[in-house]
Amino acid sequence: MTESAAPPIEELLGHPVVAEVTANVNAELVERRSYRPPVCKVFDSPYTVLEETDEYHFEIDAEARRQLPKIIDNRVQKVVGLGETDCSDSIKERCTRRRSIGIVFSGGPAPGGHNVIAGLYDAAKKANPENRIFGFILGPDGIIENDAVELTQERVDQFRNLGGFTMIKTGRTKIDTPKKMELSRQTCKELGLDALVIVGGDDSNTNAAFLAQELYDDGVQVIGVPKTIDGDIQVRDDSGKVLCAMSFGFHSAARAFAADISNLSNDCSSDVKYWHICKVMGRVASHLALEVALQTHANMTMIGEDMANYVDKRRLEAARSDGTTDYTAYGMTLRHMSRVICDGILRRAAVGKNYGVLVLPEGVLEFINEIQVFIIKLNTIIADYNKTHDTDFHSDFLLLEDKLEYLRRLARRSREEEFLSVWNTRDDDLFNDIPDFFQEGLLTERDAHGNFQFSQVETEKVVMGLVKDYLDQLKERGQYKVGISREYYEKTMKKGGLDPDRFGPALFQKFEGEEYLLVKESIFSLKTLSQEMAKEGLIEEKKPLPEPLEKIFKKSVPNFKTQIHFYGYDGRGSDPTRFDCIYTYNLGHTAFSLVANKATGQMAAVKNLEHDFETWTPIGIPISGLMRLEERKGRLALVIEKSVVDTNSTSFRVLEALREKWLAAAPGDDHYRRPGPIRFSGKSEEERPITLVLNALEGQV
Ligand code: FBP
Repeated sequence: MTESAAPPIEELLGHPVVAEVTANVNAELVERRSYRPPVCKVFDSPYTVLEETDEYHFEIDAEARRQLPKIIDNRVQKVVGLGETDCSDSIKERCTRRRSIGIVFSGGPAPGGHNVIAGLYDAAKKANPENRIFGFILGPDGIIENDAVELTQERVDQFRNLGGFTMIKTGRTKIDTPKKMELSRQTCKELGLDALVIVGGDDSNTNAAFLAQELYDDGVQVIGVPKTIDGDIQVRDDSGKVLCAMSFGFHSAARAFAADISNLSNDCSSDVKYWHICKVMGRVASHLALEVALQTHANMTMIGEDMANYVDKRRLEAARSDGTTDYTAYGMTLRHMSRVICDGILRRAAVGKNYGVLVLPEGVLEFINEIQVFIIKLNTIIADYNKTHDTDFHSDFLLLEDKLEYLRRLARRSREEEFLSVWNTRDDDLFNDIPDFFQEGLLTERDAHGNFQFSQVETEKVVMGLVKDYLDQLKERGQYKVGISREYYEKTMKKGGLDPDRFGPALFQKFEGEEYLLVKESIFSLKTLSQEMAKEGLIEEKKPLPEPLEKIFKKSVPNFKTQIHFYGYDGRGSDPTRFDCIYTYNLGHTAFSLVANKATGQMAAVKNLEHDFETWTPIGIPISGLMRLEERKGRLALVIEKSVVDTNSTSFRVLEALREKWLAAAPGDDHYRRPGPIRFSGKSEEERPITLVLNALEGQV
C-alpha cells in the first residue's frame, strides 16, 4: 500500500472493527464478569447462624494455648440457614446490624481472590445495604499504613470471576511486631471496622490467628480464608476427617500449568528432539506437580515427598551383611535423583523416544538429603548471626563472596579452636563443590514469614546439570543409545543393497525378535563401527563404511537437548476455573456469615469440596487448633502446619501405579492426556481437581 493510499490514523482507529478488536473488553471478559456463581443452599436463606460441633477434634499445642488464650477454645462451626419464620428477633438483629468489614489479600496471587471479595460484598449488602466493605491496598502494609478503599458495586463487578488480585493488590508483609500490631489496631479504629478478613496462605492465616487474639478486646473479629495455589492448606482433624480438602487457586493454577505442559507434550512428540523440563511452583509441597501429572500424564514427575521416603535397599542389604546399618541409605541424594531421571531418559531413548516431558516441583531439593542439611544449617547460622549481632546477615554480607567468606571463617574456627560448630570444614568443602548460582540460591534471604524462597533457586539447572553430566558418561560408555525401529533398519539396509539379517547380529545388542534395536555398547563412533564390522568380516578393513550402516549408526547416537520452563507466576495470574469461581464466591459468603455471627480466629472453609456441589457445607475452622511449633529463620515459631503430599493417599498411589505406563518406555504411542485450556463455559473443564476426586475414594475402594 502506498503512503498516500493509507487512511489517516484517527480515521483507522475510529473504524468500528479496529475499535472492537483493540478494545480491552472482549466477549470472554463480558461473559466472565456477568457470571453469578451458585451459592450453597444455606446462603439462599435470609439469615444464617453458626452451629458449633464437637464432631472434630484437634490436638492443641501447649504453646498455642499459651499464646492464643482468647481463641484457643474455638470449635468447628457449621453455617446454618434460617428462614424469616424460624428466626428470633435477636438473630435477625445480629445478622442485619450495620457493619464495616476490611478485607486484605496476603501473599502470592491465587485465582478466585476477586470472588472472595464479591461473595463477601454481595452477602454483606444483602444483609444490610448500608454495610461497608473496605479493601486494603497492597496487602498487610495497607492495614499497617491505613491505606484502604471502600469497595463499590461498580468496582466489584469489574473483577468478578477474574484472575489476579488486581482490584486491591497484595503483599507479603507480616504483622509480627508490637508496633505493627498497634498500627493495625489504630487502622481498625479509624475505619470503625467490626471485622477483618485475611485472604492468605498458611502463614497469613497464622497471622490472622495472632491478630484475632490481639484485637479480641477491641471487638474486632478476624477471619482467615485459605488461599494458595500451592495446595498446602488442607485441613483434616486428628482422626483424618476432611474439613478443607484444598485451598482456593490450586485448581486453576494446576489447570493453567497442565494446559501448557500438555502443549509441550504435543510439541516434543512431534519434532521428537527435546526433553521439556517443567519446574512447577508449590514451595516445599508437590501437590501441584502431582495434579499436573494426573492432568497431563507427563513422562516423568518427581514428587519430593516420595523421595524423602526413598530407601536404597542395595546399600541397606550390603551393610546388613556386614552386621551394620547404613543410615545414609535412607532418603534420596541429589546424585541418586539424577540417576533416576537418567534411567527414564535412557529407557525411552532405547525405544526411539529421545524426547519427553519431565515435571519437577520447585521445592524438590528440600527433600534431598544433603540439601536439606544445608538449608537447616544455613538457617541456624543466619538466625544466630542476627541474634548475636542484632542486625541482618543479608544486609551485612551483600555479596555471595562475603557470605562464603563468613562461612569459611566459621569452618576455620571450628577446626582451629576445635569447637563443635554447625558449619565445619567438611560442610564448607561440600558447599564449595556446588555451582555459584546454587550457592546463591541457598543463601537467599528468607521471606517475611521465614520461608525458604524456592522460586528463587534454579532447581532445574542443578538437577539437569547432573543429569547431563551422567548422560555424557553413559554416552561415552556406549550405554545411552537411541533405539532403531526394525522396520526402519530393514528398509534402510535393503534400499542400500545390504542384507539386514547379515549385519543385524553384528550391529545390535540383541537382534532376534526385538521391535527396537540397540546398537552394541562397543560401537560408539564411526571408527568403532568400522572395526566391529571388519572384525565380523562384513566389510573390508579401512574401506569406507557402507552408507546405510553409517546412517543407522548416526541415528542411534543421542543428542540430549532440553528446553527449560518455569510454571508459576502465569498460573497464579490465571483466570479461575469454574470450580474456583464457585468455591471462592462461597468462601466470601462464609466469611460474612462468620462475621455476622461474632466468630473470630476462624478460617472460612467449605467442607465436601471433593464431592458434588449440592453437598458443599460452609464452615468455620478454629485456626488455633491447626498450629504447631516449626523452625522458621532458625527459631521455633507457632505456625499452621503445611500439608504436603501424603504418599499413602489415593491420588499419589494412582500416580505411582501409572508411572511406568506414562513413562511409555515401550514401543508405541505415548499416553499423554490433553486437559485443554481453562474454558469458562462449555463442558471441557472437569469439575474439580483430579487429586480431590481420587482422594475422595479413600475408604471406598
Ligand atoms: P503463597 O504461599 O503466598 O500463596 O505463594 C505461593 C507461591 O506462588 C509459591 O508457590 C512460590 O514459591 C512463591 O509464592 C513465590 O513467591 P514470590 O511471589 O515472592 O516470588
